[in-house]
Amino acid sequence: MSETKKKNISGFIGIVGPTNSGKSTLLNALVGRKISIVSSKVQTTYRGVSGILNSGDGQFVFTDTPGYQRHPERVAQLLNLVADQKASGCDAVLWVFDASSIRVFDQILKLKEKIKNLKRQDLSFCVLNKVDKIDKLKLLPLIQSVWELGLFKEVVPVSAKKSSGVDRLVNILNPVLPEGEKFYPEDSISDRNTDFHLSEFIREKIYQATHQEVPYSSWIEIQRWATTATEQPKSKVETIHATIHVDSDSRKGILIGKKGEMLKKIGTEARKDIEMFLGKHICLKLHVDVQPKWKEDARFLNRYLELE
Ligand SMILES: Nc1nc2c(ncn2[C@@H]2O[C@H](COP(=O)(O)OP(=O)(O)OP(=O)(O)O)[C@@H](O)[C@H]2O)c(=O)[nH]1
Ligand SMILES: [Mg+2]
Repeated sequence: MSETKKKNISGFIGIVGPTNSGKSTLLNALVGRKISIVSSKVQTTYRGVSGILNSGDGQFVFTDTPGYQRHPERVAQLLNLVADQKASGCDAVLWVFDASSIRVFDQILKLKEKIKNLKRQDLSFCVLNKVDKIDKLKLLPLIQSVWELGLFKEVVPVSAKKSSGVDRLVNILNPVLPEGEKFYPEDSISDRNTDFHLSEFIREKIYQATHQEVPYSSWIEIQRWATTATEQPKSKVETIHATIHVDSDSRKGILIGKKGEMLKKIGTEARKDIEMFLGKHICLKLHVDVQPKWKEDARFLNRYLELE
């Protein structure tokens, strides 16, 4: 049955699912900009971010969330809570799963109760992502089995990385979203300020360049934007100072690297993204600071994850 297309919709759509399923990649594909950071490691998104798509139909606010995970660590529990809180306030939910994982059906079954409780079935959509990595012959039976669970209004195969199938999501969301005034000005692309995005770009490069516990042991603070006149009298380029806080001296050593090479690599890569985002050249100065046990500091974590 075809539903009538609405004209002035204004709605929030939560993007939820297991960690590493491609939620942030999907958000970026939906809005056509790099809003949320991506890495091949689990537990990349911490604080979540909304990307805003203005289209002829209205305004779609897509809210990326941390991936659901079963892990005893305190931070993992808090990230699950962040995802619950962010998604429950949305009008509809896109459940994103990695269709190329052999465990995909089990992952859906394990989240069955949460899927049922988070949003009504007619407001819950299943996005089977990473279909570029799977044999088409396996895809149809998977879609059928997921559909038969009766948990979702639709089951949609996509490749977020290749932006394939993504437009269809916008069309199928339209009929279930409310009509109303836009929440954000037409030229907004995200709900976050510039410093948030800058700190996230730096975090992403740490995720991409370092291994084991190092990415998970750092948080970034944008210290200040320096006026060019005092810092670089001859240059018109603005200087941005950012501090990477890590939880131990040994991790500080890894982040700086031999002769500062690791920090230089992170800085160079982050600067490229920041320049693309700001549309201008900048100079990025990274500093590394040790803040022991920040991941065990309940008050700090609640503030950082915006849970209070
Ligand atoms: N082949 C392929 N890879 C994808 C696709 N979508 C995402 N990926 C990759 O999957 C990995 C995880 O992507 P993210 O977008 O960071 O996943 P996430 O669900 O946001 O992860 P968390 O924030 O940790 O929960 C990255 O290496 C992406 O490049 C896709 O459609 N196809
Ligand atoms: Mg993510």
